[in-house]
Amino acid sequence: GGSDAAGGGESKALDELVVGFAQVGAESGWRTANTKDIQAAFEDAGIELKFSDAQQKQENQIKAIRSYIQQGVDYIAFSPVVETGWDAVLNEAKAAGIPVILTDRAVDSKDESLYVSFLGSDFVEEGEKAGEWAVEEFADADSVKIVQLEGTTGAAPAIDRAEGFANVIGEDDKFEIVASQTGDFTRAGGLQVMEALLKSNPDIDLVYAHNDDMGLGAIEAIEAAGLVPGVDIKIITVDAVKDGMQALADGKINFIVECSPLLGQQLVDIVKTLNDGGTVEPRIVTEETTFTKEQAIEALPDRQY
Ligand code: GYE
Repeated sequence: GGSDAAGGGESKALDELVVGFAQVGAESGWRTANTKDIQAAFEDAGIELKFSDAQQKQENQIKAIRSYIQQGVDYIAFSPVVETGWDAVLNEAKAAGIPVILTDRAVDSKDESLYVSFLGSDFVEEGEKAGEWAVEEFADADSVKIVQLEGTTGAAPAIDRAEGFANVIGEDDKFEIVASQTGDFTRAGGLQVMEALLKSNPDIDLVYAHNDDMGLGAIEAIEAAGLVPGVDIKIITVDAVKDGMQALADGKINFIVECSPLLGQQLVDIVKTLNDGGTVEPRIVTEETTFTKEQAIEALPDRQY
């Protein structure tokens, strides 16, 4: 039965291990890179990975997790679409003795026994880095009108990136978020929201997009409105995927906070450690940097994603 996985059992040969991974979707360049990296890492390790794509819907993800429990996989890893509503299914995994690893996004459950570890970025810190750039960039301005393009409503990176940014710009009331709407982390979403917002807000100084893709959508809308992105309207994004970095190098985005999607190797290491009967840290934070235009030009040739 599943009792091996609950600890105390003998470690399995790697080619006997089965891991079920419930992915968010394929909403962004970040997500595509994350999926590729995780699949490649498990393939290299010789560990079977069952993979499912929830198309950004929590109900699909819950179904996928239930099916992994039913199949009796050894470990379940997933990147929760939203923060809330996981206790029931995570309790089912616990009852089945299947350890759960959160990758990339957090859940807001108070019961930390429901997962072994959360591997991913510090999204609040990412938001703060975005805010710090804005404070410096607009040091001499009297008023700064900001549009915020939020990620998926209820998702950890959307909640935390908004919070971190607000923490920093909130210290000076010349900063005003005139509109804040979700673009669901997609390019189409960023385009649509920005198109509408440009009509009702003619004098936007800064767009803060919670990911590159929405920023790239906003660029299209800004250009269509006859304005110059990066000049007439400054743009900050998060992720630093290739398309974002190219736009930064081209001067259309002004600043990018990095969020690394390369979590595959660390996830494999966690699985191996647990399989060997070891313990892992409950929180593993990804190391990240930020990019200006000059830094993007320099980093682009070696960029992996
Ligand atoms: O920033 C965004 C993606 O959860 C960190 O999800 C991830 C975010 C990433 O769609 O591009």
